[in-house]
Amino acid sequence: MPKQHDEKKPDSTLTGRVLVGILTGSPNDLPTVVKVRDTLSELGITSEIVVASAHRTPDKVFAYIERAHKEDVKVLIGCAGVAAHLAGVIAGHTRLPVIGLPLSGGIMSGLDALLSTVQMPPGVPVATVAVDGAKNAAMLAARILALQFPEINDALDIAAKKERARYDLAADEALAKLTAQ
Ligand code: C2R
Repeated sequence: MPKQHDEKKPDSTLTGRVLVGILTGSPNDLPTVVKVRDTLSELGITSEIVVASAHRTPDKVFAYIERAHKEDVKVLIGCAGVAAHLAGVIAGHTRLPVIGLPLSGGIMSGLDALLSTVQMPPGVPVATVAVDGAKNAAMLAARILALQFPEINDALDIAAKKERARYDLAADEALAKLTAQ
């Protein structure tokens, strides 16, 4: 029987299955891009990083998108600096949700990458996060996946509770310090 992609039943076999493909334009981007993978991994989401450029190696970008379709990857993230066309080119070649992560660097400190990534023509959306917003790129991918995978929804609940506790503690400590002065 052919595989049904629109089954309503949640998939509970996430271990090791790549759900997010992270493409980045240069090996020099990796120190920021690895934070996307690490945040996903903290939520129990397996991803893979591919260095491929819409400018320098378009064939590699297209080959990866084809493989991602075959392997049922669910979300793609395109990360690039300066003339950042990577996420937009990915979005033009897939119907998967595409997140754009503009990277800082160059003479405009990432503003060029932000605008190149976010200003897409109508009909070809790229959900663009802040410059160097690696954590939010991962969290947005997780929220998309949580629509299908209850385990990821649970992981996001736990992460939100931890974040709230961390924030409240930091606020209490800062106020206590102020009062003691
Ligand atoms: P190098 O550091 O390799 O010279 O790259 C990369 O993401 C990097 O931030 C400089 C910058 O060029 C970016 N790049 C793009 C694309 N490919 C590489 N913006 C693309 O396809 O959009």
